[in-house]
Amino acid sequence: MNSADDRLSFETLGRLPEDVARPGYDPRQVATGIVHLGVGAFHRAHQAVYLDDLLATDPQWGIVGASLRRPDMRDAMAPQDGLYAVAVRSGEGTKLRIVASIRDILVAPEDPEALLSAMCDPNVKIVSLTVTEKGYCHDPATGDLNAEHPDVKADLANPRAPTSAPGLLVEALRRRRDAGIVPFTVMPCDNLPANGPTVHRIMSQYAALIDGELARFVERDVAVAGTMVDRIVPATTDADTDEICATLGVKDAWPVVTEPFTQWVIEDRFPTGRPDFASVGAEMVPDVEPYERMKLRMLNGSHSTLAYLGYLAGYETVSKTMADPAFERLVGELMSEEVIPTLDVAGADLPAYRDALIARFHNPALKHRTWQIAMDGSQKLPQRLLGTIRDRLEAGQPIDRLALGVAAWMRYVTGVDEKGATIDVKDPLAVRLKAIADEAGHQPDDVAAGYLAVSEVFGRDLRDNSAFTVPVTNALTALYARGSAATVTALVSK
Ligand code: CS2
Repeated sequence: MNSADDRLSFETLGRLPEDVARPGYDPRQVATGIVHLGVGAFHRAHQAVYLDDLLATDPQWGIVGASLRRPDMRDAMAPQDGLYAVAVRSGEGTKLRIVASIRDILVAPEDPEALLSAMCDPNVKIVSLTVTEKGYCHDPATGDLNAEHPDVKADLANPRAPTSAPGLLVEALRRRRDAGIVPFTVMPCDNLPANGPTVHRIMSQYAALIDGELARFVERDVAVAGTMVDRIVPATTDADTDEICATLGVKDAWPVVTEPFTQWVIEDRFPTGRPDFASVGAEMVPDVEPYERMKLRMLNGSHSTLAYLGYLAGYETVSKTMADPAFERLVGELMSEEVIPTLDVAGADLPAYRDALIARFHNPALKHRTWQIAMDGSQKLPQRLLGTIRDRLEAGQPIDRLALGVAAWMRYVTGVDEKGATIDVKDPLAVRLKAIADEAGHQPDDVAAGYLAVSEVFGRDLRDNSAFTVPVTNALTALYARGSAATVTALVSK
């Protein structure tokens, strides 16, 4: 019998309830082929699950994960042999599986050398990343490295002991080059536009600030495989953990909760070898960009719009926001009328994709907080909403719903909600964004003008284009005057 104090581990694995799926391989026999930077919930519910399937037939692709900041994930996983539960939830119930593909977790700030030496292991063929948009230390409007970023400045002052993602990648690649070890392939798995070329450029630009030869090496000899990743993974709550532990009969300190849907499209660019990703359901393509664009504009653009408007209207989760017919209609129309016409993805049925997204957003078993998705909007807006807006403006098309999404972000980052309460805005620019609203005295026209001048988000073109600034300012004025719910209702009943 298990007791609730027993920990999930190799030893207790055999005692779990029968309907909990277990690894189809012996995790002790797995070799490391991948180092992954940023072992958060998303990685654990997405790439690590594909690799867990793959290890059953090819045990050389185990993952060593790294946390670039905090030790909490390592502290949770080390006492349980790196095992954790993935709970797949839908209206039909929950399915549990135990994942064992992450064989070790390193904590970069505790021992940067250990991470760099793992990245230099000749058996490691891939370094993948989920470090969130802001982890790439770039300017979101242009996609270029932000050489003024404090982490970049610190790494440039001490390039042999880096802490940022670009710094770690370039230093590990330099060491491999100097030791005559072929470079690993870099595989970004974050929601950046054209994440392959963007991350390649950021790395080359960083290297160029160290030396020209290194930059040329990164540019010419290092492969970056872009990916489109998709699975909704809300932050795990204490209630989730309690429920999952009760079903397992043992303690898992940090399980993950996700939806049934999962998709991974990978650019086939791995000159020094890769696992057979396709054998476990990933799609290998020559160019991932059309898929990324589709996903960023349709899914993430809708998500951010729902997050800001939903939060302002007092809805805690995406599914609660979607349960309001006006919001559901808005997001359907946003995709049909304003996003789909900007997309051209060979073989994709975009209306079917839209309908599937609407169903996924409704999933009542996922408590995906609007506040969570609202985070880091300054880093997300360009690829989620502004790219679509630029394409439509160029074609002379209206942008009413997209403009409302942008205005809702503005209203949100003022830091004060519709009832006058403080919003806990999480964003690298949060302090500056709040100051802009305060200085503008929360007058909609001035607030909009202040935000439109934030060039890291809007570039310089949009600020000067009245086809953009007028609808955004009008939408912000409406949000201030009537609130989110009434503004959404008015827009969809036009
Ligand atoms: C979300 C994404 O938090 C967010 O910003 O929009 O994490 C989203 O859930 C994933 O991209 C889905 O694949």
